[in-house]
Amino acid sequence: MNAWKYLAIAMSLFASFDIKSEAKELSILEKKIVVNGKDATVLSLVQPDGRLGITAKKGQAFDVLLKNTMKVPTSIHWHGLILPNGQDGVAFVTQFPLYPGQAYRYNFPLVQSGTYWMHSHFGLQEQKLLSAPLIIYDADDAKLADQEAILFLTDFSFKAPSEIYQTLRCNPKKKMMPMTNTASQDIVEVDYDAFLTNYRTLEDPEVLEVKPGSKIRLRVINGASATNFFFFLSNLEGEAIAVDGNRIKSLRGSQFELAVAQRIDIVVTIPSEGGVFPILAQGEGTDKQTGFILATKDASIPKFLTKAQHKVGALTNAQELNFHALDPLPSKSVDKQVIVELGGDMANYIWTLNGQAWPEVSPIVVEKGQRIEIIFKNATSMSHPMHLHGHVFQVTAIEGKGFDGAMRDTVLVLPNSSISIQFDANNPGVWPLHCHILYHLEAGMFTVLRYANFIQSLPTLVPF
Ligand SMILES: [Cu+2]
Repeated sequence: MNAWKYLAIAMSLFASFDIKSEAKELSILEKKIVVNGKDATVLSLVQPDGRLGITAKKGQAFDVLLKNTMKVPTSIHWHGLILPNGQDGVAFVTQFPLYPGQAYRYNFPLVQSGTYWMHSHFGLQEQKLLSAPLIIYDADDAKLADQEAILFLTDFSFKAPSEIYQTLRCNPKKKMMPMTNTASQDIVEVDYDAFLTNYRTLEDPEVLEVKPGSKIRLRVINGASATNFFFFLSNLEGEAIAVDGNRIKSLRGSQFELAVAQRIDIVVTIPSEGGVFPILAQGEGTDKQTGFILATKDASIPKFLTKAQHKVGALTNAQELNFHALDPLPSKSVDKQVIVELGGDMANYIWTLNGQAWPEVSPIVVEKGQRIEIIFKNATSMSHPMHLHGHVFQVTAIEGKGFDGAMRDTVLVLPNSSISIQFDANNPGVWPLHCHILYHLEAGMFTVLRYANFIQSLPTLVPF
C-alpha cells in the first residue's frame, strides 16, 4: 500500500475520534523574558507540563489539540512534516484561521523522524516568537549520541512587528536602491535588538552539563523571522548528520550555515579533559551573536558577549554543495519542469514569484505521480529561503550544475543565482511554496502548488 493510501485510511479513522480523548493539548501563552537588561513579553507554544513545542515518536499519531486562547486569530503550521493537506495549518489556504475561543484537533500519522518546528502562519505573529521545536524521535537515535540538546534560534526586536514591516515598506533609502547585485548593506533588512537561543541572550545563556568523552547531538532550528545564521562550534569539531530533519552523509566541520527555517543536527564529542564549550550562532551580515553552552561538571563558566569580534558576511552555496542525502530520491526522469523566478519591486516593497504577489497568483499545477523539478531563479539582490509545504525535495543543481544534494524542505536561493530541486508529487493538496523571510512572505512572495483534480475540504474548527 502506498503512503498516501495509508494516510487517507488513517485520516478517515481519525476523523471519527472524539475530541475529549487524549490529544496533547498545546496552548499559546505569553512569556516574560529579559533582553539586554529590559523586560519583554513574547509568545510561546507549550504543553500542559510546561514543555515547549511537541516531542513525539515516528509511527505515532501527531494528536494535538490546539486552542486559541489569544484575543486575535491565528494558525499554527507544522513545518517540514509530510501530512494531509487539511492538517497543514495555513490560514486562508488549508484552513480557516482559528479565531479566539476556537480549537482544532490536528491528528495524523507521523511518517518521518528528525528535527522540525512549528510556527504561526498568520500575519506577523512569528516575529513575536509564536514558534517552537517539533522533534520526532526514531528508535535509532540512541545509537547516535549520549545526550541531546535543542537550540531554537530566533531574532528579537523591541519594536512591534507591524512597525518593522512599515519601516521596510517606507524606508526611503531602499526606494533609491536598484534591484541589482550589490554589497553587504543589502544582507540585513531588520536591525534586531538581539538574537536568542531558547529565549535567552548570550549574556545569560542556557548551560547544559555534559560528561567528558560523551557525544552530544545538537538539534539546531533557525526559527528566526528574517535572519540567516553562521553557526560556530568554537573549540569543538562536529559531524553534521541531518538537515531539515533528513539524514545526510556525515560532514565534519566546526562552522556551518543555517538559513531561515532550516535545521541542522550536529554531533559533537566532548574532549576527555572536559571544560566549557560555547556553541554560537552569529547573524548574517552582523556582529551580533547568540549561543548555548556545553560544560562539564564544576567547570567555571566565563561571561560571553553578545557582540562578536568581527562582522560576518553573507551565506554561500559552498556548504550546500557538500551536503549529500543519505537516502536520495529514487532515480527517475523529470515529468514536469517549473521555473519560479524570484523578483521584487523595492520601491513599493512588493516581493514576487514569477512576477505575481500573493494572493493574486496562478498556482503551479501538478499531477499526482509526477516527478517535478522546480528551478528557482533569483533575480533580486537578496537571498530567499524557499519553503515547500507537505513534501520533501532534493537539491539537485546549483547554477545549473547537477549534484546529488540533500533532502530538504527549505533551500536558500542566493542573489542572482539559481537552484534546482526535485520531488515526487505524492501528497495531493494545495500546498504553499514561499519565501520564509517573514516580511517577504507578507509582501507577496508566496504561491501554491495545486494538484490537478484535488477536491479541497476544510477542517472543522470547534468552540471550546
Ligand atoms: Cu525572501
